[in-house]
Amino acid sequence: MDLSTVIAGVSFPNGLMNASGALCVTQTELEALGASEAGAIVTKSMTPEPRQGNPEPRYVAFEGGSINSMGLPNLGYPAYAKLIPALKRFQKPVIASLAGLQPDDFLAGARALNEAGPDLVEVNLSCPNIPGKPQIGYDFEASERLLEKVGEILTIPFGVKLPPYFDPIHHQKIAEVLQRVEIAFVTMINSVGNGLVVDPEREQVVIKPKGGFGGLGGRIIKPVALANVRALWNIWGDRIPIIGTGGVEHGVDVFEHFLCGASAVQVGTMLVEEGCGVFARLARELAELLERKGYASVLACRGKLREIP
Ligand code: IRO
Repeated sequence: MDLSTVIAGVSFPNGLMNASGALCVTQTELEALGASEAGAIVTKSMTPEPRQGNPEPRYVAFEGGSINSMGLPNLGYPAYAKLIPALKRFQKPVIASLAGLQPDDFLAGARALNEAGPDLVEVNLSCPNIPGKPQIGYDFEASERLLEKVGEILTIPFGVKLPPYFDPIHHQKIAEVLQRVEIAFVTMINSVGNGLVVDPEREQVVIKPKGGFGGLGGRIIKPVALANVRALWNIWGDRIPIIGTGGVEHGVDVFEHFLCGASAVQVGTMLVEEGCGVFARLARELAELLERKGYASVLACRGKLREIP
């Protein structure tokens, strides 16, 4: 079964990859993704300096998903800029996730990444877990200003990692911004920010940072993720590729993301829970499903979701 895809002119052996943040901080983790059946290697979102991140516990899986408040633990731009050229030996695209604590950070990161030469850059406008730093993607003007400046520096095609939106007017507004800055692709959604998971036995929150508030991922966010993918597909069609992220546990979840309009999917919670073997399993399950339904390739079902007349 042909599970290959193309994002912004870059060919992927298959459309399954890690979500930034999931098992992709260290050299060892990145190499394990390289050696796995993942169709790409996505780095952890990076900042100018190395960061330890927030205090633990900061990631907890629960029935239905996960909550995290990692707080951007990463090795810093210079370390990733050094690692990226060596990751090319795995013969699959390398996507660098670019973050920052202030706008100038993103520009410094863009310069460092031009030198390092990943295949694509994913600009993260949606980290929900830095105390005092709102998610940039919820401020449309700030997002546009930042992406314009990043675009003046980056010589590599770049996309954007968006937070979930919950109103059609917000989908319309972010789509207009992204068209104006000529974005090459969109990854959506980041975790559903500032959720709260409660342990009723201990009468306590389950993660330490921010009083227990953190980003939700996994099965419970799939309908939100699918809605966001579909909303942008309805606006753009196949003009700007979408990488669907949220709630991918089985091949059928990948299929649903593609039906809604995704050209690839990322896996977060399930990768953390299952390890890199998840990609081979998902590829097998997806191939079986597509075969049974008579599709010749995964891209053949992209956007084919039917509405009820
Ligand atoms: O806390 C994190 O490091 C984190 C980031 I940068 C993000 O974009 N999304 C998320 O759920 N966690």
